[in-house]
Amino acid sequence: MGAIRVILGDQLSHNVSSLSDIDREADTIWMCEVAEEATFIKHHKKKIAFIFSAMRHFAEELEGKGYRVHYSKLDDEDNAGSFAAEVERAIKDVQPGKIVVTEPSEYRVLKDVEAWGDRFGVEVEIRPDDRFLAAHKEFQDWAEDRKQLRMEFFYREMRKKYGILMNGDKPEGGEWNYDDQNRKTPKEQMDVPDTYKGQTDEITEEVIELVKERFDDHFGDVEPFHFAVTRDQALYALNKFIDERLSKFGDYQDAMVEGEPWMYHSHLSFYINIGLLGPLECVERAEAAYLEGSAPLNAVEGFIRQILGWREYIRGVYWLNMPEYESENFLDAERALPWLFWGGETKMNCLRQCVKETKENAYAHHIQRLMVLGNFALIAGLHPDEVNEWYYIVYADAYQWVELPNVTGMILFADGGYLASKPYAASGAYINKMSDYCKNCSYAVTKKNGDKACPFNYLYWDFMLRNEDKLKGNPRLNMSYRTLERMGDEKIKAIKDDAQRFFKKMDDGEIV
Ligand code: FAD
Ligand code: DLZ
Ligand code: SF4
Repeated sequence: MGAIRVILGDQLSHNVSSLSDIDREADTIWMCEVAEEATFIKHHKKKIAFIFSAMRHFAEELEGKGYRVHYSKLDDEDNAGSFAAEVERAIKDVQPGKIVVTEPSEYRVLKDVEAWGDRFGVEVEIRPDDRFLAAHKEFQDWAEDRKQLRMEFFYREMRKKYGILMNGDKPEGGEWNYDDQNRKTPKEQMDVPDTYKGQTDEITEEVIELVKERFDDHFGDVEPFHFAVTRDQALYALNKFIDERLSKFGDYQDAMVEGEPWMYHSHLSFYINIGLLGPLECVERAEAAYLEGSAPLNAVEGFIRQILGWREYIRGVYWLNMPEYESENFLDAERALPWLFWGGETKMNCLRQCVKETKENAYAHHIQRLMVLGNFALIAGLHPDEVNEWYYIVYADAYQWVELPNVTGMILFADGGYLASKPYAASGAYINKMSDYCKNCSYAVTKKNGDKACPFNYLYWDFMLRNEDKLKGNPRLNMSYRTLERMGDEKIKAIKDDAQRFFKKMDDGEIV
C-alpha cells in the first residue's frame, strides 16, 4: 500500500521533507484548494489567487516529473471543503498505508493534522519543516531561562551556525550589525527600479476568475496580478532584487515615498513563505553579491539579518508561545479597528497611502507596516484581536506564524516586552523624517495640539499617559516620561482633550 503525501499551500518546494523518499509508483501526492482555508478569515483576493495559482503550477510540475498527483480544485464537484474532509476522502479513495505530511507552519493546522490519526484510523507521519533554518529544539534551547528574548543575540548564533558574513569567529567588517548606517531619509527624486512584474498565464487567469466569482466580498484588488507563481519566476524575482535593488536596500530600508510602494525592498516574503524560494539561498545570494563587490556591507548585512535573524526569531517566538500568544493583551487595548483600515476615507495621508497600497498590492513594506499602520494601532489602543485579523487578511505573505508575533509582539507590545524591548510608538515627526507623506496631508505635522494638529503627535503622548503604570519603568522610555514630567498641567489637558475628541469622532464613524 502506498502513502498519501499531503502538500499544503505553503509547502511548494520540490525538496520539502514530505516528498524526500517518495515512491513514484506506489504513492499519491494530495493537494487541495479548500473553502475553509480560504474563508476562515477573508483573505485579500490577491493572496488567494497567488496561492491557488502557485499550487496549480506546482502540481503541474510534479506531474511533469512523473509523480501521481491528486489535485482538488475549489470548484470541483466532489471537493470536500476542508483539509480534514479532503484527507478523509483521500483515504477512502486510495486506501493508503500511511499519510506523510510536513509539519504545517501554523498551530491551528498542526492541531488539525495531529488529530487525523485517531479520527481516521490511519498512521500519520508529521515531518519537520527543514526549510526553516532553526529547528524548534534549537530555538527552545537558546530561549531557555531567558526572561526576555532579543533577536540580535539569536541572529549572531545563526550567523555563526551558517558561517554567513563571518571571518573565522569574527563578523565581517568587525560589527555584527550595521543598522546605524541604514536610516537615510528619502530623496526628492528617487529612481526606484520596478519590482518583478510577471505576465499571467492561463492557469492564473482561471484562478483570477474563480476569485472574482467566489470571493468578491473579500478585501483587495485581484488585478493587476504580477506575482511570481513558479519557482523559476521566483528565482527571476530574486535575481532582479540582487542585481537592481540590494545595493540600496540598507540606505533606504526605513524610507517611505508616496507612489513608491516597493522601494528597495526585496518583495520576496511571498515566495519564501510558500516554499518557492529557500531562505538560505536568498541569504547566500546576497552574501555572494557582497563578496563580488556589487553590494555594500550595510545593505547585505541588513538584508541577511531580516531573513537569518528576524524571520527565524519570529517563528521561534511563535512556536514557543502558542496557543497563549493568541490572547495576549498586556496594555488592555480595547478599541475597535476603524473603517479607515479597510479603505474608508481618512484625512491622515500616511494611513491613506499605506492602506491604498495594501489594497492594491497585498503588500506594504516593513516600515509602513511598523511605523505607520502599526504605530497608529498601538497609540490608538486598538484591540489585538482586530489588529491581528487585519494583518492576517491583507498581506499576501501573511501566515499566523509570522503575522502574530509581528503584531502582538512587535507593534502592539501586547506581550509586555517579551519580543521587543520597547513599544514602537512615535509621533508625526518620525513619519515626517522618513517619508514625504506629510506634505500632502490635511493635518500639520508641526502642530502639536488642536484641530489641525497631526493626530500622531497628541496620540503619542496620550498613549504614554494612558499606559504610564505599565510602561514607566522601561529604561528605553525614560526620556519620554521625563519630558512628560516637565509638561505643565495645561499641556497635558490639551493632549487628553485632543485625544478624546479624536477618538470620539473615530469611534462614531466620522472621518478623521
Ligand atoms: P524585505 O524588507 O526585503 O526583507 C527581506 C525578508 O526578510 C522578507 O522577505 C522576510 O522574509 C524577512 N523579514 C523581514 N522582516 C521580518 C519580520 N519582522 N518577520 C519575519 N520576517 C521578516 N512578514 C511576513 O512574511 N508575513 C507577515 O504576515 C508579516 N506581517 C507583519 C506584520 C507587521 C505588523 C510587521 C511590522 C511586519 C510583518 N512582517 C511580515 C515582516 C515584514 O514586514 C515583511 O516580511 C516584509 O515587509 C516583506 O517584504 P519584503 O519581502 O520586501 O521584505
Ligand atoms: C492561505 C491558504 C489558502 C487561502 N488556501 C489554501 C488551500 O485552499 N489549500 C491549501 O493547501 N493551503 C491554502 N492556504 C495555505 C494554508 O493556509 C497553509 O498551508 C497552512 O495554513 C499552513 O499551516
Ligand atoms: Fe501622517 Fe501626521 Fe504626517 Fe499627516 S501630518 S501624514 S497624519 S504623520
